[in-house]
Amino acid sequence: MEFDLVVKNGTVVTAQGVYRADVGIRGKHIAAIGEALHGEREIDADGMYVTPGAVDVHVHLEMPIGDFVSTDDFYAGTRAAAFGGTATIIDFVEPAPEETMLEALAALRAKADGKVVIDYGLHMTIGPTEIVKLAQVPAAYEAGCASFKLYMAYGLRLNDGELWQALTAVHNTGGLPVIHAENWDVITTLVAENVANGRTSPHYHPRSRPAKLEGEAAGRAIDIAELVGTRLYVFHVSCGETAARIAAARQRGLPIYGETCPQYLLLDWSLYDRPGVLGALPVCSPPIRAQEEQANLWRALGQNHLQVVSTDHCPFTMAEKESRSANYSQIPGGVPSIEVRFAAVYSQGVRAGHLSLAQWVDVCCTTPARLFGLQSKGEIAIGYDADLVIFDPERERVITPASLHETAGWTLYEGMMLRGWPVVTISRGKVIVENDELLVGPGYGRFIKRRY
Ligand code: DUC
Ligand code: ZN
Ligand code: ZN
Repeated sequence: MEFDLVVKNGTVVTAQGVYRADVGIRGKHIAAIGEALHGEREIDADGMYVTPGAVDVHVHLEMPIGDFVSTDDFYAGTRAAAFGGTATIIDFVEPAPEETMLEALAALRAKADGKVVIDYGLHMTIGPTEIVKLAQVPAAYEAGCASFKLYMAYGLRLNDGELWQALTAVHNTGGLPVIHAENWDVITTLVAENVANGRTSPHYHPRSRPAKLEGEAAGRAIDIAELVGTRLYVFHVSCGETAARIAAARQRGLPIYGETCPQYLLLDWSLYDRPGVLGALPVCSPPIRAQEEQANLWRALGQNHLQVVSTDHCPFTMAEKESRSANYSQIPGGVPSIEVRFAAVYSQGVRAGHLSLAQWVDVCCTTPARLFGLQSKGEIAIGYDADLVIFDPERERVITPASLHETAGWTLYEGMMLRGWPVVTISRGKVIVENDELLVGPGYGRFIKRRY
């Protein structure tokens, strides 16, 4: 037989276009795209879309934050991702002050390598204790961490001078800086004022972190990046204010990019007014915004002002959220969507007319792979890794915690009906999800050394 596996009769969706074809796989790679291909195994995808395996460039699995560790470990999180059609994720290395970047990378890989069921990469974090380690940036890059995470908020935040230093070091190495942009000084002042005046319910969480403070910080980071002459990728854009800063920079020809996430596209801040722990669950930063921001973000994606939809998947259990819910500023921040992202962007984005099919694949698969140096991922083309999704555009799914493989036990999308769902996920030529079953064990996934 010419091919090991052929996905037959499907409608191939790529970032460039949509056409009917068979996809022939030999070993781990896509070997042919054409008509009447035959292989040892053939899967009939008539009536289905065939897309690249989706790529989620922003997840936090078993990540320690304060007293807690995010709920999905590298097994559960990648398993949920695989069921949702995601074939590659990128997580984070956060070196401890006494660790080198390479030691921290080795420690993270020791935790993840034996657990992942899909391929994964890692961003290297440059916090304030890494400023003295900037000479290690080239070694981290060579080890496969081609992107570097910088914070303007939390304990890991850099001041503007440190930001300059970090951006310069990453740029000189050829890496991509990625940034959490929020104006921390004003936010902490607003939080302190609220708490001092008894305004401690989650209702005040988004009101302590206004969209303008995200836009201001992103604009400042973009301006510093422009002076350094570097590319910059802005994480979790939650509002039109930030998207406009990115669009204006791109208009000036600058290599600035931005992502948004399902929680900002599909949800609104009325969730913070739900009673009891329900109001605490959506606490994440940047916060979920007023409803009108959803249209701003869909428009920004449609116009290529934003280029990617990732998840920032970082859930905590209901008990953990509840334990700190007396004061919204103490609630561990983060929400899940690693499993629903690809289907949600199709259902609420393509079906609702915000994005074309090609744009859906572009923002969920192709552009994230290209921007993050995943050179063999995100495309259906000869020689690329045979990471494919067979996606049933008519399969309806009402989202409930029990319908998902995420382990938080809750989802903000509960009750939402999505039309369109992945039915088969293929990773490097192997069918890893079929008939609602995971067909590979922990450790099937590989660490990917990324580079540009
Ligand atoms: N924001 C969150 O809410 N959680 C994880 C990290 C982040 O930036
Ligand atoms: Zn962040
Ligand atoms: Zn994050």
